[in-house]
Amino acid sequence: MDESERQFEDTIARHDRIEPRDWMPDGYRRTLVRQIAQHAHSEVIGMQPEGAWITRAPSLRRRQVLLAKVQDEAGHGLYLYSAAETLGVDRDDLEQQLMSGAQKYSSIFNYPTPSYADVGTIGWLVDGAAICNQVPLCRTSYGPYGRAMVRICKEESFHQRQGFELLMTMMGGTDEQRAMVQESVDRFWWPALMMFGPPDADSPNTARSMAWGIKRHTNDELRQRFVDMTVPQADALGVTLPDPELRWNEERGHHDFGQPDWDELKRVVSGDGPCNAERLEHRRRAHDEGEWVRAAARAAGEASR
Ligand code: BYC
Repeated sequence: MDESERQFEDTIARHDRIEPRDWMPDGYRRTLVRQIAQHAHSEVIGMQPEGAWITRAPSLRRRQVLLAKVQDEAGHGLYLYSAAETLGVDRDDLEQQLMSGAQKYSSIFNYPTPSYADVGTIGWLVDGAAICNQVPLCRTSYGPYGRAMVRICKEESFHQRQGFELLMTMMGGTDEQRAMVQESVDRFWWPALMMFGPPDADSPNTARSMAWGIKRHTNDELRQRFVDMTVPQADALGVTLPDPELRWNEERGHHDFGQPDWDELKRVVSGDGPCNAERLEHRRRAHDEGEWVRAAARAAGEASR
């Protein structure tokens, strides 16, 4: 082991931060680029399912809230692309890889949002799962990623609360509104559990990412944390989670719960989910239609040189 490698290992062992100019193994750099890019792409694609409701929100207040939330997601994408760029990759290349399907984004955004209650459910369950997954990433070993996550998590917890508040309001409404919430929760529960990735035994990256301090917990640990956090919230809302195996286990001090359909996760991640084609097609169109903005920014940059 040479000196720079030793320094890297020491920094990881001390749970300290690796910074962009520090030496790092190629695999560490590659893993970070993969994970941060996937995360950034998820934020960008994640604008679509909820964005579809901006023009149909039921009041001016709800429209303002939704617009602000979707703009926040765009901002998260930008912080994360910037963090990825500190690893020597180019944002345009990452965007191309998203649009060509070469890089992944979170499976959850390949599900449709046919009901307005889905806006609340995404805030409550999807942002809730995102928070569980991302709070520990504030302590990830790569400095720029961890610092981006601090800001993102603050905004995500606000998003989660707005989703819960929306659902609470609907649950206090008519029978029809309560049924809309339950139907939406039934559709999103299992896909939300899949956001944490495959079970640990089938996760090729977890062990290495944990050893490098990129991930601080395994997929199954975070999934368990999410279930434990969400069950009392579901009780407070008065909705049922669609899992007959869900029950408190006194001995373990955790909830037992059923397994999602892991074949479905594989299908959705490999491009065969309900909305994969639509999401990528929309992103490509938005990219093409945004060409004039990039051209104007380039021209302004050249003029100021
Ligand atoms: N969806 O070995 P594994 C959000 C892939 S957005 C798609 O366990 P890893 C939000 C995985 O990439 C939420 N792909 O991998 C935004 C790997 O593929 P490759 C996004 C998945 O990386 C707007 C393979 O399967 N959050 O917060 O150790 C509105 C094997 O998996 C998924 C993040 O990205 C999936 N669900 O662990 C609201 C957080 N699961 O690349 C909310 C950061 C697995 O080897 N990312 N794959 O071909 C992570 O924490 C980790 O990357 C994961 C996966 C837990 C997702």
